[in-house]
Amino acid sequence: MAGISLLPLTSSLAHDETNAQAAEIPIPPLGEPQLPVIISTWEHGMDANSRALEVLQTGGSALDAAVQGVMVAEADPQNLSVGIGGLPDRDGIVSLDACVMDHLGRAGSVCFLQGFVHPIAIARKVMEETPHVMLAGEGARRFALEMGFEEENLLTEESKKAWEEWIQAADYKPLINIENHDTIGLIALGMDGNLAGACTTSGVAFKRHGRVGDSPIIGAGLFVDNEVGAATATGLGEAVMRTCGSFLIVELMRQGKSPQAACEEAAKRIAAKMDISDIQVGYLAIDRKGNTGAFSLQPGFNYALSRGSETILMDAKSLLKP
Ligand code: SD4
Repeated sequence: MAGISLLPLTSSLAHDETNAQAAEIPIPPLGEPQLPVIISTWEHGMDANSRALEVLQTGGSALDAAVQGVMVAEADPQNLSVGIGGLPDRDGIVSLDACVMDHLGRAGSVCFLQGFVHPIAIARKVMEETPHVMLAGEGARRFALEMGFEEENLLTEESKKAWEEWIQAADYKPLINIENHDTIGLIALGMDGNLAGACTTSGVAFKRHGRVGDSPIIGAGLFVDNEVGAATATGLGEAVMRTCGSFLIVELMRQGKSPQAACEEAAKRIAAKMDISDIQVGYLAIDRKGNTGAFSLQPGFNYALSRGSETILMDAKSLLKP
């Protein structure tokens, strides 16, 4: 067990005086073992966490778990913000952003990628097979083909229809918790005490062609530091990027804040810089002991939390009240 405390979660929260609210988060029954801990965005995180748990239970690493967990959402055509079935940009083209980060601080990312169901697997290849962190657009496509990934049409009948309806008015006004919904960010603390994460999306629906959000940006949509913790984001990427959200959360944890206090502070940082009345951002975090945090700007952000072998769906607290 590399550098990890297996103290019951309640005892580490009891000693955390930086954030009274953290103690209020309903924690699932504390059966043994406390590890692994997996936390992921939105309700579809339930299936992703289940897959990630299986991977960890069968000896996979936190990175394997994060990648294979989010691949469940990427392959789900019902999910309107990830992989196949993701809503297209305003030109009717589905473009994908994804990144991974592991316990060694290695990172891989693809952005503005078109035509592959599993951008997260390609991001992992960027990390493992190239000296680079990020590949974009046509270069990312050529790399994916070289790595043996196959191109597919990601625009489903439903997403095409949604786009055809949208272009009637072509009114670009992302709807809170609807069109910004469903990016999956998943961070995991494995049995060996190592952290890793993955984040994947088709981005904000009907975005301008070429727009890239926070999800493939290391430090914005995802950040992992094995000595401190990990964080991931969902929601309006511009707000997350302008405040380096996930990096900020990890740095706040490094300074002693609990994951919950860190997520809250990062949300307040957005509110201090911009009008949040019609935008949503949700943050999730884990520290290296397995404490978790979740917070959003608007009500309505839920997430999947797994601890040991149990997984539950939770509602995050939010800055604005219903
Ligand atoms: C983006 N953060 O591209 C993504 C969108 C998102 O749930 O999170 N959707 O800005």
